[in-house]
Amino acid sequence: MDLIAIKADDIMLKDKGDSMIEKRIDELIKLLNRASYEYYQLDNPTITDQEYDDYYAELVKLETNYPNLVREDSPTVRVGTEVISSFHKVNHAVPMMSLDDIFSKEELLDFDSKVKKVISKPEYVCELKIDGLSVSLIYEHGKLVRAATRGDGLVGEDITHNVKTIKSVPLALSEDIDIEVRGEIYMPKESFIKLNEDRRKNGEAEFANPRNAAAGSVRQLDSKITASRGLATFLYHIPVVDNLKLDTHYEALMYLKRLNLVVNPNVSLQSNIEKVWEYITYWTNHRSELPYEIDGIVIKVNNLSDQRLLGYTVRVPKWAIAYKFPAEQVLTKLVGVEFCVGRTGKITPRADLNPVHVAGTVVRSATLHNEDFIKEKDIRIGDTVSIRKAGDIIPEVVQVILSRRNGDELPFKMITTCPICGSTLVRKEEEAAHYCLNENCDARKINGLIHFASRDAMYLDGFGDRIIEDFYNAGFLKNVADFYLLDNYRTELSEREGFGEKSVQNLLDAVSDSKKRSLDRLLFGLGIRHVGKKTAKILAEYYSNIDNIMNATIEELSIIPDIGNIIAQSVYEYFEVDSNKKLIAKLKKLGLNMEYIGKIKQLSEHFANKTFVLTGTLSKSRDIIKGLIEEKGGKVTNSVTKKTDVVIVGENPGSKLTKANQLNITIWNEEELMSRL
Ligand code: 1X8
Repeated sequence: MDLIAIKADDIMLKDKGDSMIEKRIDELIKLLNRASYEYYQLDNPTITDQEYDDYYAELVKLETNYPNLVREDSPTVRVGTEVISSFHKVNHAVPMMSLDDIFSKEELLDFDSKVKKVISKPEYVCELKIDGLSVSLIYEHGKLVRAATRGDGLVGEDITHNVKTIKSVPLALSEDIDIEVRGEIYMPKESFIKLNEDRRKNGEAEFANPRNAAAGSVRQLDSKITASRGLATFLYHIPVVDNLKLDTHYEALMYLKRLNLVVNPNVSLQSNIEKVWEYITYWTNHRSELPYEIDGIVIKVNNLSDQRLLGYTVRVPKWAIAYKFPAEQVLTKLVGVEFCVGRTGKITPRADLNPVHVAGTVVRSATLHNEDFIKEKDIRIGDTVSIRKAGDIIPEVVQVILSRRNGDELPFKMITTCPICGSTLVRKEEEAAHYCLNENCDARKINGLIHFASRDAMYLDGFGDRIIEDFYNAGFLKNVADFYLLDNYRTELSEREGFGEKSVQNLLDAVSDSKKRSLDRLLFGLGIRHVGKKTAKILAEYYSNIDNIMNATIEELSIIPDIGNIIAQSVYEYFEVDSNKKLIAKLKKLGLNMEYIGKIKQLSEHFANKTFVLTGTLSKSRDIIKGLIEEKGGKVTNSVTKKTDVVIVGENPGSKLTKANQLNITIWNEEELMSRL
C-alpha cells in the first residue's frame, strides 16, 4: 500500500511541476510572439532586444529539459530544426491565379472601361506588387499547418518547414479559426545584400536579384538555411471569404491585419482611375526608397460582390490587373560585334558591351538581331547605347545615344562568310537574316545537339551547352544518335577533366531516361525547319507514330489544321532525305520511343479544315461540341460568313440560320452532326 501511495504522490508532484512548467512555457511563448508581432507587424517594439533574448534563452532551456512540452507555435522553431527529403505536392483548393499585365496609362483606362461595363462606379484598391514569390498559408484552429508555393497555380509544393522559420509569419493567429491566406514571400534588400556578400566571401555564386534569392531560399530541404536568409512576407488575399462577413477587399486586408498577419502599409483606396494613375506615378518615382523591391502596382476592384460580378477568364481575374513598371534602361559602351551561328545556320550579330548591372544581373552582351536592325538604329562600334532586358530576360540594345559620339566610332559591316566554317553566307529573299548553308558547319551541329537535349525537346538532364560542345569537339558526339551510344565510352568519359564515374553515370541515366519521351518531343528535337514545339505536337497528335508521318504526302500533311503548305513541304522534304531516314532507323534501333504519348486526334473528311458555326440550343454544351469538332480537325467560329462550311442547328435557331440559308451554306441538325462524329 505504502509503495503505491508514494508512487501516486510522485505522480502528483510531477504533474504539479509539469503544469507549472507548462504554464511558464505558455507565458514565454505568448510574450515572445507578442513581441514579434509588435516588432514585425506594428513596427512598434515594447521590449528590448536583450529582454527578448533572455526570455528566448529561458524558453530554449525549458524546452530542452521538457521535450514533450515543445509546442508547434513556439518561436524556437524559427531557427529551422526540420530537414525534409523531398518536396511534397499540395493541391490548391482554389487555383492560385496570375494577373494580366499592363504597361501604360492607356491600358489602365482600357481596364477601367471594361470594369465599368459591369460596375457603374467602381472603387479601386491599389497595392504595391512585391517582387517575390506567391505563397499560400493554411491555418487550422488559428495555428499554421501548411505553407505552399504557387507551382503551376493548381499544384504547388509544401514548404511548411521553411515558412515556419520566417519571423514575420505568425505561427498562431489572434483568432481560433480555419483560414487560407495568400501573399508574397520576399527578401528585403538588406538581407539580399548581406547574403550575396557572404556568398562572395565563400566563393559561392551570387543571386541575380532578391526574387531569385527568395525563391532559392524557400526551396531548401534544410530549414536552417532558410532561417538564415532573412525572408519576410506580405499577405494580401483571402481566397474563401464565406462566413467572414467581409464586403470589400479593403476590409479583408484590415481583417488580415487583425489576425496578426503582415499587410503592406502602402495600400490605398481610390475613388476613380485618375487617382489610381496618380498612385502609380508616385510609386514609379519613389520605389527605390522602399526596403524591398517591387515590380509594379496591383489594382483591384474593391467591392467583393462587384468582383464576383466581373468574374474570371480561364487564366486571370477580370477584377484585378498588374501595372508593370517600365524595364530598367542602362547606358554602356558597345565595344565590338560578334556573330553567332545557330542550329539552322542563322547568323545573329551580338554586341559585346562593357559589363553593366541591369535589373539584377551583370550584362556583357546583347542581341543585335540582324543587319537591318543595326542599320536602322545606326549602331556603330564604340557607341554609347542604352540597353534593357526584353521580357526581363534577354538583354537588347534600345538605342544609340548620338550625343555621346566623338567621331571615333566605327561603322558596322556585315560579314560575308561563316565565322566558324568559312562558307559564304546567303541572305534569303524576304528574310532579314543571313544564313550559313553548310550542314556540316561545327557551330550548326553543336547547336543542333544542344537543341535536341534541351528541356522542351528530349530533355537530357545534365547535358549543359559546355558538356555537349566538349563531347562534340572530342569526337564522342557527332549526331543526335551518338547520345545513345555514349555508354560505349564510359571509361574514356570518366577520365575527362571535371568528370568522374558518378557524373558520367548520371549523364548516361539521363540519356536512358530520354528514350521514353513522347513523339512530339522527338520531332521537335530533330530540328526540322518550321517545326516548333506546337507544330510538333499537332503532327504527333494526328499521326500518332513516326512511320505515319514519314509516309504522309504533302497533301495529307497540309489538310491538318494549322499545318500550312510551308510546314507540310518542310516535313515532307526532311523525311525524303536519305541520311534523315537512316537517322530515324538508327534511333528506333537504339530503343527510342516513336509513339505519341497523349490523346490522339483523328482527322475526318467531314471535319478536317472545315469551319463550323453553332446556333440554337443543342443537347450538349457548346464547349463539349466545340471540343468534339476540333478533335476531328474542324474549327468552330462565332459568325456565319462566306468562309463557313457548315452550320449546326439546334432548337430555336437564331439569325445565323437565316444568314446560312442566304449564303447557301450546308446545314446539319444535331443528329447529322453526331452520326458524322
Ligand atoms: C501578385 C502580387 C499581388 C500583390 C502584391 N505582390 C504580388 N507579387 C497584391 O495584391 N498586393 S497579387 C498577385 C497575383 O495575384 N498574382
